[in-house]
Amino acid sequence: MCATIAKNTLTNTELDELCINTIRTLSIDAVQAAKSGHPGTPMALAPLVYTIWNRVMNFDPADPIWPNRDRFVLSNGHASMLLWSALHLTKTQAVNADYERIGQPSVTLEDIRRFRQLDSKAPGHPEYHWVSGVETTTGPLGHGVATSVGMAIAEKWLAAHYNRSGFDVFDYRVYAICGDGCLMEGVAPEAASLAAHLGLDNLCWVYDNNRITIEGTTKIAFTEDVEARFLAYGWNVLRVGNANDIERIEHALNVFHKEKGRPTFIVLDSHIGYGSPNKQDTSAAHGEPLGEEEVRLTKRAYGWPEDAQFLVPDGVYNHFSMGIGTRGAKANAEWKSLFSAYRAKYPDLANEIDLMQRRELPEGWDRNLPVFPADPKGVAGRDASGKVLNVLAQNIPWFLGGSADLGPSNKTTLTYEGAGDFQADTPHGKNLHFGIREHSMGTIVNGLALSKLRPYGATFFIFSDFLRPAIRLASLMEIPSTFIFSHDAMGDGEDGPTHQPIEHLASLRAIPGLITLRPGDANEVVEAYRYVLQLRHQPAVLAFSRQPLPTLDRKKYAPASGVAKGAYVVADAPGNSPEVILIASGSELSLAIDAHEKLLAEGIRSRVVSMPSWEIFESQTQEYRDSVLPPKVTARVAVEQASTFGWERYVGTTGYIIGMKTFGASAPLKELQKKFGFEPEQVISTVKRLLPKK
Ligand SMILES: Cc1ncc(C[n+]2csc(CCOP(=O)(O)OP(=O)(O)O)c2C)c(N)n1
Ligand SMILES: [Mg+2]
Repeated sequence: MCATIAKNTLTNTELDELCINTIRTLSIDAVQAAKSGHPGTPMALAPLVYTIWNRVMNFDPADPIWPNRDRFVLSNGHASMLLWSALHLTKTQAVNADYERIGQPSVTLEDIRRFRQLDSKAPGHPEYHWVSGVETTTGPLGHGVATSVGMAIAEKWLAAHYNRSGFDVFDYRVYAICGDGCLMEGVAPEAASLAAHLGLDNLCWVYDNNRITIEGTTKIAFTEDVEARFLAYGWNVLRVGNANDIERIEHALNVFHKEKGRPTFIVLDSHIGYGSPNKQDTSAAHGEPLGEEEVRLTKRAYGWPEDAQFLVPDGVYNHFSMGIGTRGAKANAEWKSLFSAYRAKYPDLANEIDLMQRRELPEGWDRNLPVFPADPKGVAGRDASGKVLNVLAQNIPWFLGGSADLGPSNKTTLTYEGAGDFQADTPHGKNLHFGIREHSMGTIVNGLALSKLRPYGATFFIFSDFLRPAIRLASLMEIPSTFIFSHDAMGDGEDGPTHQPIEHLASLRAIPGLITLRPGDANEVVEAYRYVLQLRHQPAVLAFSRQPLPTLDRKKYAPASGVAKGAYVVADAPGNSPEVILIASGSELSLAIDAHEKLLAEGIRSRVVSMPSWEIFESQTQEYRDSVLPPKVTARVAVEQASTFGWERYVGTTGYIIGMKTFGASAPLKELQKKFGFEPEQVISTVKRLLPKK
C-alpha cells in the first residue's frame, strides 16, 4: 500500500501526492464505472490542476460566484473529471439560477460515481449553469480558451471602470487549460492573436503538450512549432518539461503573475495516461476506460490500494481545505470588506456592480429610446439599430460590444462622446474591435456575458455561420449574449449570393432557447432591443436590413410594442374577420402591408401579421396565438426573403410560402425582388389562388 496512505502523519509533499493521486484515481474509477469517458488526460494533468487550485487560484469554494474570483477554464472539456474532482475535493458549494447558495455541494462523490449518467452533476463535459463552479461550457475544442479571452477582457474593462485609488475591486486572473485539439482549431489562434494585441497579462493558457490526439500521434497532422507561433503572436511563452513537477508548475504560474503587458502561454510536457503501464502515451488512454486489469496495474503504480474505488483517503479533503479553502475564504473576506468600504465611498458604483451580478438593469435603462415618425421612405434596420445602441450604451454602463471589422457598415459603433475604444492602453473603452475574427468574436462575447457584462458582437448576417458554434453554446449556457447581424437578406443585392443569407434564419431558429428577431421597421427595431435587454438567461440574434424600410404609421397600424409577443396583428380586415392571413418579417412587412391595402381595395379581407420572432410567439398562450392566427383561417401566405424551410408550421398544408428555394444572385435589389417574387403583385396573385373563387 502507498506509504502516504498507510501513514498517520504525512508531510506536505506526501499530502500533495495523495491529493494528486486522488484526482487521478477518481477519474479512472468514474470512467470505468461509466464504461465511457476520458481517463488519460486527467491522469496526466492532475498535478497541474492540483497546483492551480490548491496553491495558486483565488477561488472560495464556499462562494463560487464571488465577483473577483480567479477563473478556471477547462478547454479540453473531455477531461471533465479533472473539474469534477476539483469541485468535489474542494467542497465547492452549489448556487441556483438566482445566484443564491443552496447549502449543497456542487459535486458529490455520488455524482462522480454516476459520472456521465442522467441528472448527475458530473456530466460528460463541463456544463455552465448545470454545475456550480463551471465557468463556461466546454467540449467543442478551442472554445474554452477562446472564451477565456472574453473573461480576461471583462476583467480589464471592469478594473478600468470600477477600480478607484486604494480600491482594486477587480483584479482577478483567468487560467485556461487546453490540449492539442484546442490549438489546432481555428478559433483559438484567432483569440490568441487578439489577446496578445490587447496585452491581456491577466490571462494564462497552459498547453497540455502530450503529442497525442484520437487518431494517434500528433506527427500525423500537427507538427508546427507551437511555441514559435505564440511568440509571434506576442505571448510570454514558458515551458515546464515535466507535468509531474508541481514546484516548476507553481514557479511558471508565479512568472505569469509578474508578467506585464502580455498573456502567458505555458507549454507543459505531459504523458497521457500517466502511470498506466500499458496505455501511457497512447491514444488508447484518451477516450476509453482503462479496463479492469489496467486499472489495477495503474493503481499499483501509484501505490494505491488496488481494489479501492472512489477512494478519498483521510487527509485529502483537509489538505484542500487548508490550501484553496483557507486562501479563498481569506481572499473573499478581504474583498468583501474592501467592497463594503467601496460601497460606503462609491455607493452608485457598488450598486452597478450588484445589479450586474444579478443580471439586472439600472433604473432608466430604456429612457430616451427613439420613436421613429411614420415615413414611407423610412430608415434602414441597421441605422435604427445604431441609434438604439448608442442610447442603451449610455443608459447601461456595462453594455458594450463591437464588430468584426464591419462597425461602419452594420452601424454598431458607439459614437457618443466618451464611448471610447477598448485597447490595451484604453481598457475603459466600450467599442471592441474584434478584427475579422467572427468565431472568436462569438466566444469572446460569451466570455464577457459569463463575466456578467451585457455584450454584443456584430457582423453581416451571412457570416453568422462563422460564429454559429458560439451562438449555440450561448444558448446551451443560458447566457444573454446578443448577436447583431445586418444585411439580413438580399438588401446588398450587387454583392451577390456569397453575401445573401438564405438558410441562416432557419438554422438559427433551430437552436433551442435562442431568440431570433427580424424587425420590420425602425420602431420594431426599438422594441426588439427592449425585449432582448430584458433577457437574463437567453441569448438573442437580431437581424437588421441594410436598406431603408418604410416606417409604418402606427396611428393607422398596431403599435410596434406587439414585438414583445413575437407576432401581432399589425393590420386587419374590417370587423377583424379575415379570410386570408399574410405573415411577414423584416423587409417583407411593408411589402405585405402594401399587398394588404390593395387586397382590401378589391374587397378581399386580409390580415397582416408581423412576425419578427417565432420563438417569442411560441412562448405566448395558445389563446393569444389563436387570436393572431385563428385556426379557422387556413388561407395563409408567409413572405420572408429567406429559406422557406419551416414556415409550413404557420401556413399549414393549405397555405403558401413566398421565400427562397435557391441561392440569390448578383443584381440591384429591385431586380432581385422581381426575380424572386418579393413584390405586392406576387403576394396578391398568390392570395387569389388560395381563396375559393367567389
Ligand atoms: C470542435 C471539436 N472537434 C472534435 C472533437 C472531438 N474530440 C474530442 S477530444 C479530441 C482529441 C483531442 O486531442 P487533444 O486536445 O490533444 O486531447 P488529449 O487527448 O491529448 O487530451 C477530439 C477530436 C471535439 N470535442 N471538438
Ligand atoms: Mg493531446
